[in-house]
Amino acid sequence: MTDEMRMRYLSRPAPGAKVILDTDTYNEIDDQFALSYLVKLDKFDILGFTAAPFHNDRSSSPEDGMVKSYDEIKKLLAFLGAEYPVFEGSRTYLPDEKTPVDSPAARFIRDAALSMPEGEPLYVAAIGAITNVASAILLDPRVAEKMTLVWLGGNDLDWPDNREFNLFQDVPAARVVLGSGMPVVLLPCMGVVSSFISTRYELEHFLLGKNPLADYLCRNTVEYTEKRSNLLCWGKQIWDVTAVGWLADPGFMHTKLVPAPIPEPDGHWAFDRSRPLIRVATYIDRDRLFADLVEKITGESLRKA
Ligand SMILES: [Ca+2]
Repeated sequence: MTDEMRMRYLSRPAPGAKVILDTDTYNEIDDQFALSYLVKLDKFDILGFTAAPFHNDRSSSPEDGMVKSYDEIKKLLAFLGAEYPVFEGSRTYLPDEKTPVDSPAARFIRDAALSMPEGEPLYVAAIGAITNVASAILLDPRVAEKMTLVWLGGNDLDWPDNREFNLFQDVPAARVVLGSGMPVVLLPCMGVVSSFISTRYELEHFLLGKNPLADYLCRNTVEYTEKRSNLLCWGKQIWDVTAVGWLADPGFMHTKLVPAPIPEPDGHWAFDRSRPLIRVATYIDRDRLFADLVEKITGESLRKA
């Protein structure tokens, strides 16, 4: 890929650009916001949604997490009154850095990327372990030159460790993706996206009673976080919204171009200045992105008159 084409792929997507969202939707409360935001933006040609594996206290295995995410995508699309193709993803993480996990999701991403016209990227926003995208690359390495990946994964390059949930579930997949030469917009969790926070009182004020989707997003977040915090003043990261936020308007954040960092199995980033450039977020404009999120979900502006 030429430098000029790489910069174009790492720039603002045109309205009507083709987008796929790869999501471990049930793992927490934030994918639900991100999916809803993408649909309600009504700005892109959404080709479909792919379910990603996850394993935490809301699933019994990566496979169970993927299946629960598939069901959660369907539930959200029903709330949204929207119909899109939805694909089951990987039931395991990558066994190594050479072997794809074949799945309907990996094939869908591969086929969508390879069918793009020359010079026009497919945008894949990925907000979970990156197994499905890595598998698409391993199924056909040409995928790396046909898409832009917007991935919420890993921590800030200066954070003391890189044991972030999405990245660390499948380090081989992260190494495949970041080593493939693919243009990537990376949203680091701790230190960057961790500032994208809301609170019980803000969510209830702006979302409750507005529509069934807004009620669900609010109640789901409050219930989830009340169980996990012993403080009345909790703030909750709505992490995954930031990946869709970059697609919506790259001006919602600051970014820098750096050689693709290397995720090491020991839980740290390694660096090699000869690697192709990727775009890494360094700051999120919380207020502007949150205002746009609420406006799209409720139809009500948060701008002062
Ligand atoms: Ca997620």
